[in-house]
Amino acid sequence: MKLRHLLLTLISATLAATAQTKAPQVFPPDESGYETWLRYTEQALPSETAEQLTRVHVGVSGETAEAALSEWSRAMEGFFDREVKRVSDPEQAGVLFALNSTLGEEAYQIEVAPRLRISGGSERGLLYGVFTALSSIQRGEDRAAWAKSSEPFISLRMLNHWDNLTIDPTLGSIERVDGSTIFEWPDLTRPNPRYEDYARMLASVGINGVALNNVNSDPAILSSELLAGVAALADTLRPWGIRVFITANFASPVLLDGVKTADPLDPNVQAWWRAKADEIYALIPDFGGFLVKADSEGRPGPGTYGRSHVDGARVMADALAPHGGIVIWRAFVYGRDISERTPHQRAADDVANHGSYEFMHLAGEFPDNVVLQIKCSVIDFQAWEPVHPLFGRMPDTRLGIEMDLAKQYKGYDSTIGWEGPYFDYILNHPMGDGDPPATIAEIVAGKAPGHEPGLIAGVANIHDARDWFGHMLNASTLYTYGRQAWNPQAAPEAILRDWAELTFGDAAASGVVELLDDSYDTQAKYHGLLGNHSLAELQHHYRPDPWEPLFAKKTGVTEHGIGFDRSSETGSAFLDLYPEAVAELYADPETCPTRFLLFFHHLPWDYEMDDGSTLIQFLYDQYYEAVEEVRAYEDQWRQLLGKIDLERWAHVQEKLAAEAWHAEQWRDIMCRYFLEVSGIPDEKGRFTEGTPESPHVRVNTGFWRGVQDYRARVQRERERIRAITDE
Ligand code: GCW
Repeated sequence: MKLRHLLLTLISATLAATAQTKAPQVFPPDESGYETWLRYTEQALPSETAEQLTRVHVGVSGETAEAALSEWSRAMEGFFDREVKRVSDPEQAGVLFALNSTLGEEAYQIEVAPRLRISGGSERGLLYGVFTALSSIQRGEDRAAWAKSSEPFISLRMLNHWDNLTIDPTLGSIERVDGSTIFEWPDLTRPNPRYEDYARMLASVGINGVALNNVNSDPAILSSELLAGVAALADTLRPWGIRVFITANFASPVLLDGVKTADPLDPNVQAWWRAKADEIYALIPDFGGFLVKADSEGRPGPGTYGRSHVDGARVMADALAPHGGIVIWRAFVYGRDISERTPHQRAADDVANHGSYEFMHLAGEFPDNVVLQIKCSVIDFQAWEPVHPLFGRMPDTRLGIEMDLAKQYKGYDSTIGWEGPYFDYILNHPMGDGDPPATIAEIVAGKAPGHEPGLIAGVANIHDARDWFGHMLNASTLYTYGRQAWNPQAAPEAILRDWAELTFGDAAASGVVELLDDSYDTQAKYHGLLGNHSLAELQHHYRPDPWEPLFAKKTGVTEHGIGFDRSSETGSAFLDLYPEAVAELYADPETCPTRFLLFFHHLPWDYEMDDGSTLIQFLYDQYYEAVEEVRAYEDQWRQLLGKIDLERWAHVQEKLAAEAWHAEQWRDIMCRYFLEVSGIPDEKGRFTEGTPESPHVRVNTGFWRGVQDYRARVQRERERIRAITDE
């Protein structure tokens, strides 16, 4: 904060001095970032057009149509400083809001002549059409270009919040997010204008479902007190087309009501879940369902009682089915003994195989109202990790994909690293058997043979910062995610361009796009290690910890080389999990994309890379390049001074400076470590043994406050379960 004030003071002083000597410079008025891309700034359209746009006929009744009208009104006020008049005679209107039953439920169609007509297949379709038309106007598109029609590719497009409910002192922490929740858990019934703005932001990019709390679920969420609050929040989100889901702790019957067991085959447990579902639907008639993390990272699950994932999911699915709800069962399960099902022990020992062998044999067994939610990448959410092969291994199962917007291994909100290109790679990755093979997007959308519609979920990067993200440039990731979930084939760069124009205006947009478009690769140069994983310190995931005892095992570091052999012949046979064509591509170091090289191959330090350098030199160079690229961000941003209001400009400049420092830490720690293990010096002599000095890293405890909070609760839960079952 101090630094920002200092910066602002300096800049203002410079500007004041400039103003005395030259013509006064006019800066755009300060903004806090709160409006994100929904800024609705003044538009230069002929006053006749503006007048037309404010005469609206709403030929649809319902709260979502009203929400659409309120958004239109808000925008017209911002664009033209005019109030919207609702006219009852369509002939008198300049804008028509309508339904069109020939369109898909969430589809919209925008026609521009003779009048602007926005039609939806339902009120929700209309709402999405309204947001699209407003975006066109705000970006200054010609009227003819406002005409668009579209429908979403994936029907359920969600955000998953990892909010702890810890109510002490007032607001909860969030697992893997450096900030507190925006939800006032102690009393969600208290009106808070931020909730509606949150809903508007999500709806504007087509998000239609939210899971409100951490998958490491606090059973308290299912208590009657908190459910009343969830119902109030659901009422606020509903007009914006957003359904509410919550996570369910598998041991809830024990922890909340003292039932002796949570065994899913126990009739008392089944009755408990039925009663709970009835209670929830009486409060929230369109409740979406439960998101469940079970038998994973110490969380209770059906395995605790010797039952399968299918048994576990079924007890909840049966309770929700009469009400139309679904269970979203997470496939992020590892660390259990899978050796009975793997070809050999090497395969059982590789954590990359765990999720697949946990679930593959259950394909086709889950009830119809269960969606299996698989993390997009194999190990976790690390930089440029290969896609999860389980997407191609679960025929006759509804599948969902979980993406990470919060960047827990990629610097959290202290870095940029716009994820558009990564999401694009994942969603359009071939994974099915057909010709052409189905992509992951098609599989989760239910558009590939053998799959009913599933879902896409993004782990939210939203917190209580005034600008929602703690780094205004990271709003681009949520915006892009929503647009890609709607249309996975859309070019990410075009989406980024839209976001930049909406957020920073035309004058700055190109500069912003230039800064962000390669930023994912830049951060991967230092957070990633050519696809290798688990580099970050185990607790906070913020800086690397190569001296941690398991590091060498996980990354395959030896004196001679680095990387993990995942071939069938000599390695862990992970490659066999992919369809043949995909496996072939990755199996050969010559064809394997460089960014995944060390995930699939163990290679000697002197392995010759495409550019002719040795592997070790390539790694050193990458770290140095990354730092240079991050440092260049600051210069690029400086070019935008004057094109963006000072408040937002200074916020970003401060963040970029911090990122340079962060990248240097990674470079120094990793280079020093590689020199130590390989004994091979940097050809360019940029550092030698013992230098740089052992870096002393300050780690913001915010990065793992959410984890600590949840772990403390789990400890209490364990004691309680033990006490009840032993009674
Ligand atoms: O990688 C791990 C994270 C946990 C997270 C878990 C999961 C919510 O370290 O913080 O827990 O993934 O996705 O369940």
